[in-house]
Amino acid sequence: MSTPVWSPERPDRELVEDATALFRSAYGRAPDAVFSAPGRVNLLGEHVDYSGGTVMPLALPQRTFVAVGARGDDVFRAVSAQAADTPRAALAEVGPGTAGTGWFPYVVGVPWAMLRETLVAADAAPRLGLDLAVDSTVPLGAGLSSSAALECAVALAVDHAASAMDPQRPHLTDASDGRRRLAAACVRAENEIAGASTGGMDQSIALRAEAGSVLSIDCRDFSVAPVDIDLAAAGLALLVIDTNAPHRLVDGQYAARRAGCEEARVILGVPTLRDAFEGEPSAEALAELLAGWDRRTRGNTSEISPARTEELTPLLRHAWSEMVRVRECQELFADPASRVPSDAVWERLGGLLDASHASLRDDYRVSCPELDTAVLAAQRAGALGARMTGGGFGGSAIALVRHGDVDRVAEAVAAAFDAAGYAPPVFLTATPSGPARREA
Ligand code: GAF
Repeated sequence: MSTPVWSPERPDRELVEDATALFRSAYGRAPDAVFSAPGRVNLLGEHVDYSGGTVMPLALPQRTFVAVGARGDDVFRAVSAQAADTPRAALAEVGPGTAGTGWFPYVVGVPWAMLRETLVAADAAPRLGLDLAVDSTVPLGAGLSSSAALECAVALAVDHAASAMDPQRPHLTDASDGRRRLAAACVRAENEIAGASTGGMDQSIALRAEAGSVLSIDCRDFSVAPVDIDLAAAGLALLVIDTNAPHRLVDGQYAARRAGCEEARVILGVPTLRDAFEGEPSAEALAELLAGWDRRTRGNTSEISPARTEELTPLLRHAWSEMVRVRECQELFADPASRVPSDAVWERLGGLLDASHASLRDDYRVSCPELDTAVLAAQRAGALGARMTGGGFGGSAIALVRHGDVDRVAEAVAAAFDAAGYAPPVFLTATPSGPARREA
C-alpha cells in the first residue's frame, strides 16, 4: 500500500517571521515591510487565456512571502529560502535577454515592466532599488504558479516603494483597476524578461483573488467576477495532485501551442479566438465554427497547407470546446434554481473536468503520462471529475472529490504512481484564498 504524501503546512505568521529573519541575516537590518501573493489552481478554462477565453481559477492558501527594504539606489538584491544563489542587478542594466535564467528574472523583471507600463514614474528609477528575502509554501515547478506568486509579491513591494518615495502617488493595490494594471506589468515581466510567453491568468488571480470564491476572469479585458461555487458547503473538496513530473513553460512547447493559436487567429481574421463566437460559446456555435474552418482550409485555394491544417485543427478544437465548457460551467452555477446545487450539478461539473482533460490530452497535447495516470486513478477511485491544471507537460492535476473520499482517492493515485514506477506525488487540498497583500 502507498501512503500519500501531503504538502507540509506552515502558517502564514511563521512565513512572515521566517522571511523577516532571512532578511535580517542577509542584509543586517530589519525589512521595511513584508508582502505575500498566492499560488493558484485553475478549475476550468485551460490554455484559453491567451486566446481571449474565460478562465476560472482560485487562489491557493500556499503563498510566497517577500520581506523588503529600500536601498536608495537602483540595485535589486535577493535571497530565497528555496534557492542557494544570491543574485543582484542594477535596474538600469535590466532588459530583454539580460536578466539570465532561474528565479531572479521573475523578480527584477517586475520593476522593469512597471516602469515601462508607467506604473512608476521614470524619475523614480534611480532610487527604486530593493533588498528582498523570499520564502514560500507554493510548491516550485508544480504548475501551481509559483512564478506569478513571486512576481505579484514583488509588484506590491515595488508599488509600496514608489509610493513611499512620492506620497502623492496612490497605491495601485488599493483599487481593482490598479491591480489589473499590476497584473499586466507582471505578465510583461514574465514574457519579456523571464522569456515565458504566458497568458495572464496566473498574475490576475494572484492579484485579484477573492477569498472563498472561484474567480471568473474574461481574458479579453481581464474583467473579473466571483463565481458561486461553494465546494465545502456541498461536502466536496478539490484535491490537488502535484505529480512531481518536471514542468517547464520556457522550453518551447507552451510557446508553440500559443503560436499555433495565433496563426489560426490571423487566418480567421478575428481579434481573439474567443471573438470567433458571435455570442456566448455554445455546442452549436462550436460545430459551425469548426465546419467553417474546415471549409476554409480545404482545397487548392486554401491559404494554409494540409499538413499545417492538421496541426492547427485540434488546437482550435480544444480552445473553442474549452470555451464552451467554461460557459456551461458558468451557467450551471449562475442558475438561481441551483443556489444549493444538486448532485446532478456537481456530477456535471465533474464531467466538464473530465472532458477538459481529454481535450488537453488528445487535442492540445499538453498532458504527460504522470498527469494521465493521476487523472485516471482519481476517476477510477470515485472522483466526480479530474483533469490536469495549469500549463501542463508535468505539474499538477485536480480532482473533484467528496470529503469522505479524499484519503481513498489520494491513496489510489499514490498506488498508481508506485505501480508505474513514478516518484511519489504530493497532495494538497485547495480552499479558495485571498489575493496578494501586505503582511507586515
Ligand atoms: C500557464 C500560463 F502561465 C497561463 O497563462 C495559462 O496559459 C496556463 O498555463 C494554461 O491555462 O499557467
